[in-house]
Amino acid sequence: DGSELVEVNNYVRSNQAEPNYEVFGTAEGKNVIVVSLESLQSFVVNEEMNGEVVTPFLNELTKDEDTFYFPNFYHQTGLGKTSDSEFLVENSLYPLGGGAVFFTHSGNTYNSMAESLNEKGYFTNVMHANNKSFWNRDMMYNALNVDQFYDVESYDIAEGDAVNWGMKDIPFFKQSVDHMAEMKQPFYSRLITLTNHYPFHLEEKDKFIPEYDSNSGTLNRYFQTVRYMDESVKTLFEDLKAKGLYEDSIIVMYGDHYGISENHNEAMAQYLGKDITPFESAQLQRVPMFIHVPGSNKGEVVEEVAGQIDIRPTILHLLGVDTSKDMQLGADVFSKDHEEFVVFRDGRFVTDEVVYAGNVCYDKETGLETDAEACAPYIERASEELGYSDEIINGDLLRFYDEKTGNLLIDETTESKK
Ligand code: GP9
Ligand code: MN
Repeated sequence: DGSELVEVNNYVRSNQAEPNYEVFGTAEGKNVIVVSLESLQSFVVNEEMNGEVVTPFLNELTKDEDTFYFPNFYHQTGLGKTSDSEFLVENSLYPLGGGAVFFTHSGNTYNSMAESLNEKGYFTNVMHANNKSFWNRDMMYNALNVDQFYDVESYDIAEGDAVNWGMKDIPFFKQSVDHMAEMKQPFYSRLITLTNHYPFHLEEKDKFIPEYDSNSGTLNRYFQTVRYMDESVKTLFEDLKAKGLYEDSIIVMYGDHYGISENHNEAMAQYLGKDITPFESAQLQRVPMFIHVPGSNKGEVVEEVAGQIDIRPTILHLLGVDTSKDMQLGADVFSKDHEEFVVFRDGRFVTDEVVYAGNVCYDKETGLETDAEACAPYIERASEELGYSDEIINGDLLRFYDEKTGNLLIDETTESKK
């Protein structure tokens, strides 16, 4: 009957972060282009592999005057991989602990970012050159109020334009921008890349750097496909400029989840030059996040510890959209109230001071085991947050919530009987 929503709502209201009014609304009315960077982890950014720069374009962006770069940003996905990251971005809720929420709960009511932006007059769409039913996207996008899904049918995949899982990112970006040029503005387009996906295969002519030399072919090839991805992002910026869309858009890019699993720890240890402890494994869950606002001149490296759940309120506040009534578990990263506390889907967590992984409390600075007391208060908070999110999804609780007024649509008499 929705009565569980009372407690969830109290929790959400007491954890709201006020916008930072120096940033709020600074991108009002702009097109929003959100790019999911397949399997991109932060350990390659601003680093070299055997003397080769792996992400030259992204490295430039980290220093760019129009770009906010978040080096301490974590993915929060589970088994639903890419689709879980989409769920986090659209709903600012956690995906589920078992199974993919895109499959199990596509019939729910949601108050997605697409829906909020629809109401602001945006044309909302997702672009991804794969079959529309992969990850049950076609069904879930209906529930998320996405106006249009540009799936594989919307792309012309010429000879040589596909590798590995499908269309290569460079032609994908090009044709996606061609579609954008035809759209009614402002638009919100979410682009999902594909080339940097396990098992990381490329054609010879797309290999801009050599492979790495560990015992893991997967890690060895990963550097090459990441290098290709970097090139593709560079072409995306060029394509947007060529079509005159660049100045009126903000570009938000994030790594969707890890690409290198723990099966490759020995090779990772070789690359990083240190053992992969549970602490290091947790730190390897960092994925790059960029917010590029052309002409803003406000760019900087933001060290704040944050996660994918924070993307939605951050974007909405940049656009000047109030989120104080949203049923969300993330917070605007620019807000003074943003808490440095990132919960992973499996219960691990990171704050500005500690990393909790493998049931051990680590000092974030040294990576050494520290007093359990330092983690204790957060352990309960972490499971509480995940629990509230699960309750919302499993109980389809947003059915009982009016996000315009903040009213709970539940029978008060039922509530008082409890
Ligand atoms: C498939 C793409 C990749 O459409 O999103 O899926 P993943 O395996 O990364 O979840
Ligand atoms: Mn993915």
